Amino acid sequence: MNAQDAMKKQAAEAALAYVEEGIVGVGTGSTVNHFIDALAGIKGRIEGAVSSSVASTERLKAHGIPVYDLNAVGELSVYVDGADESNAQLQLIKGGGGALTREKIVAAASRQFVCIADESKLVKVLGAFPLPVEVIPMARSYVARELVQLGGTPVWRDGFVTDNGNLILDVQHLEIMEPAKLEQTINNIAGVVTVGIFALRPADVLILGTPDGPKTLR
Ligand code: ABF
Repeated sequence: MNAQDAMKKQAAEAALAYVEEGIVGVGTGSTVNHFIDALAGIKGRIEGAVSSSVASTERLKAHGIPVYDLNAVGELSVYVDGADESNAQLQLIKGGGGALTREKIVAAASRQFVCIADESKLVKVLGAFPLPVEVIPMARSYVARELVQLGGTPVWRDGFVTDNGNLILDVQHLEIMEPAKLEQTINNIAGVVTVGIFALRPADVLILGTPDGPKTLR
C-alpha cells in the first residue's frame, strides 16, 4: 500500500465512529472501498446499507452486508463518501467516477454526510479538478454551449454512459468562487441532470488522512 492509499484507509477507518445502528449510506471510490472493508468488521451492529453504485453494492454484498433500495428505507442517519475536491467550507466536487446523480440523491436523503479523503483533496478554490456535469444525451451540445458562456471548457467524456443512460461533460478551467451559486446556475440549464458541485448540501464532516493521522474538519 502506498502512502496515499494508507491515508485514504486511515480516513475511512475514522469514519466508522459516525456509523449508527440501522442502515448506512455508502458512496463509491477507492477511499470508500476501504470504508466498506472496515464496515465489514462491525456488520453485526448495522442492519445494512444503501449504495450509490453497482461496484459498491457488489463489494458490500461480498462482505455479507445487505444492500437496500433507497425507496425501501426512510431517512439515513449517515452517508459516507469520497470526493474529488473539497474546500474548507466542505463544499465538494464529486463525480469523477460518473456516479454523481446517485451520490447527490443519497447525500440529500441522509441526516449527516461524512466525506473521507486523503489530504491532497483539500483545496483553496474548487475547480482545478474538471467539474463533471451529467446531461441528457440530446442536450449535450446545447449544455456545452451554455457552460462555455459560464467561462468553462466542457469536454465530452467520450464512450462513457452513466448508470442512468446519460452523458458526462467534464468542465475544465473553472475557478469556482461561489460554489452554491454556480451549482444553482448549472442546475437550471435545461438538459442538465446533475452537476458535481455539492455546495447547497455540503459535507457535514470531512475526515482527511494525513501523514500525522486523521484530521477532522466540520
Ligand atoms: C466518488 O468517488 C466520487 O464522487 C469521486 O469522484 C470519487 C472519489 O474517489 P477516490 O476515493 O477513489 O478518490 O466518491
